[in-house]
Amino acid sequence: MQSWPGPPIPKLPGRGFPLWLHDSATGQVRLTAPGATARMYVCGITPYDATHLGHAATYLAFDLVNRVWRDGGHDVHFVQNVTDIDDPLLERAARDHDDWMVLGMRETALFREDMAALRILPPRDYIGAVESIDEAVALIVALLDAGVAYRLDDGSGDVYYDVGRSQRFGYESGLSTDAMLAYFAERGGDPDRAGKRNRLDPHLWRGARPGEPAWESAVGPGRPGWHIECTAIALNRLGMGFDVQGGGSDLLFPHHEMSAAHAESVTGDWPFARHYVHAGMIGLAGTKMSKSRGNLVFVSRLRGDKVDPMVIRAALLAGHYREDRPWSGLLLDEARGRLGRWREAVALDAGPDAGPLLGAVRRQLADDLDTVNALAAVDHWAAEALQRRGRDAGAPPLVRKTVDALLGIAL
Ligand code: 5CA
Ligand code: ZN
Repeated sequence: MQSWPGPPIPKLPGRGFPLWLHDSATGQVRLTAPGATARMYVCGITPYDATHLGHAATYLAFDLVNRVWRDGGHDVHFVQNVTDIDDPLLERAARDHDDWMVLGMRETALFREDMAALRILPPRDYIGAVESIDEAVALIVALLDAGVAYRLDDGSGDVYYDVGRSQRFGYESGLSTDAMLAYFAERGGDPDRAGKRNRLDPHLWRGARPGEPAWESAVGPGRPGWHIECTAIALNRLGMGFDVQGGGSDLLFPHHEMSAAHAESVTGDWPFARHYVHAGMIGLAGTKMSKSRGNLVFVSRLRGDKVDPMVIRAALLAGHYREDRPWSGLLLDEARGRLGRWREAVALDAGPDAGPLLGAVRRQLADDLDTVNALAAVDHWAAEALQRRGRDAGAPPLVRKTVDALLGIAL
């Protein structure tokens, strides 16, 4: 799939710090230790509706990971998928008498525009589920051959993954079986499907059903399950042991647990990813912002209302990425005021030495993306500059570059 155009990243003096990130599998903030090329997979959208502020907040968090690694001297191989075939897409298309493929293409195009407007660095590989069906099928065949997957014998053509044959099932989320079952039922699983070996077994392949799109394959006609798609796309581009598997906290279980288990069963290697990183949920009116609940604020809607995308970006970065947090229009007002002060300060002829600020922003972001304190450090510099403290003519341009390269905010 076509990605989106990325903004240039200004070069900063010196080098950033190694990045520490919270890892859901261990519950600890741990050092990331990428090689020359850092490898990151971030789960993409299911394009049946426009990008809302919850999606944007999650993609912004991983954009900071990308920027901090680059500032630390790494190249970054960033991969993202588009779930352009799945039940919610088919259901929405049926409801609206739309074509599922046209709906997916339209919403993906809008997503690209939103990402470019928010200055989110594009993935090197932006891959649709439909275009990677062959990759998923190859993994399903390997899982069947290894005896870790099985076909239901009810004539449906459905193939399931046997969680009981997985070596370390549950290590990533660390949840109890009851909690797993609850999330599984809530997030696309079918615990009560007759004929499964284990209630938590997720489907790998859904045999063709009348009225549903299906593809011919070595495992029969049908379409792949959600988890195996992400496994295939990540594994074939990044290999095992890549640095960060990312998404919102609603993907912790079953999606990321299953994707990792599939990959580990196919390769016999471990782990799928070295860090499993999850962003908190953005809420509105007391509940998680979600397409199924319909309590949404769309990025494109705000853009249509002429809200500066940099204000949206600053508003979302004003909270810590791991916190579940509510959205409100007040956040936009505060961000507007903040960016106004920053813009005024960097337009001055001189200001206080910006070297310490660059160090502070680097240090805060390297500490599990502490944007709250990183933004406060810029506030402090701007306040001093606006009081005409400091005579360093190089400071305003350096602050502009710092805020651009590390926070992705163009002033
Ligand atoms: N296509 C799958 C991933 S393979 C999917 O979850 N798509 S999605 O469109 O539902 O969500 C896209 C990304 O936004 C996921 O990482 C999801 O965890 C995140 N997300 C969804 N809702 C919110 C929210 N309210 N707050 C923060 N992140 C969210
Ligand atoms: Zn995914």
